[in-house]
Amino acid sequence: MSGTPDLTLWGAGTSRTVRAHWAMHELGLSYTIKPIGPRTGETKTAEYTKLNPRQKVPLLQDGDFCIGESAAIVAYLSRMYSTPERSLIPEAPREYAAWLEWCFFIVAELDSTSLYVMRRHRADALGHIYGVAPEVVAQAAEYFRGQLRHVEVALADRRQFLMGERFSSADILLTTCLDWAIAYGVGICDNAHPYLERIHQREAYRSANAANAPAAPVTPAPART
Ligand SMILES: N[C@@H](CCC(=O)N[C@@H](CS)C(=O)NCC(=O)O)C(=O)O
Repeated sequence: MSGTPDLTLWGAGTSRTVRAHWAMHELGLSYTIKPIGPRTGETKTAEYTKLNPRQKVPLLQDGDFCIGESAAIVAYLSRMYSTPERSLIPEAPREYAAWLEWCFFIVAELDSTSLYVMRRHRADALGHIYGVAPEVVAQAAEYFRGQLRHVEVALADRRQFLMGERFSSADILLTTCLDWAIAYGVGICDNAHPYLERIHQREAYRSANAANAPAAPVTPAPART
């Protein structure tokens, strides 16, 4: 590839947007941040809707190429910008398949079917839009804990990272779900605690979380009297 990539990342302040920031930081990429947030109206402007008809964040622009879905963005960045020193995707076919399995599992089972269901139906989250449903929230938390058995078993051999001894983008996805679960008061499995402590030490985790800070709300200028 020639030249410096022209990367712009739309979105900040959520568990999904931090994934894309984190991949950028792991790969040492420079990028422009457009820190728009959900439910601020910023995802619904004509300019943004043209880029992303789903009106969701995150969204990545790489030159004239646009890609949404946090896990797809992370996979794209990993594929395009990994180097022998900094690689976020395994190459060997079976390791690649196992990586894909982790990514789909985390997005489908831990995020969409569990944590996001909780987010939609908690009174302190999106319950005012999708309906407050304590029983649904409790069941989703229980389901999350059940699915975490897969993680507990994998980490039982004291491996450093989900795929073994090398950090991969599956660790980005898993960590954001574990952090999210902790924030919601859902217990995480035993082996995930030392794992998470290790990951939290990573420089890129910290700098990405700082980059993911939501933009300060725009306060209207005081009316002139
Ligand atoms: N599956 C998508 C979910 C993206 C998503 O739902 N984003 C929310 C914020 S976390 C959003 O942009 N909502 C738009 C809005 O409500 O304005 C992903 O992982 O990127």
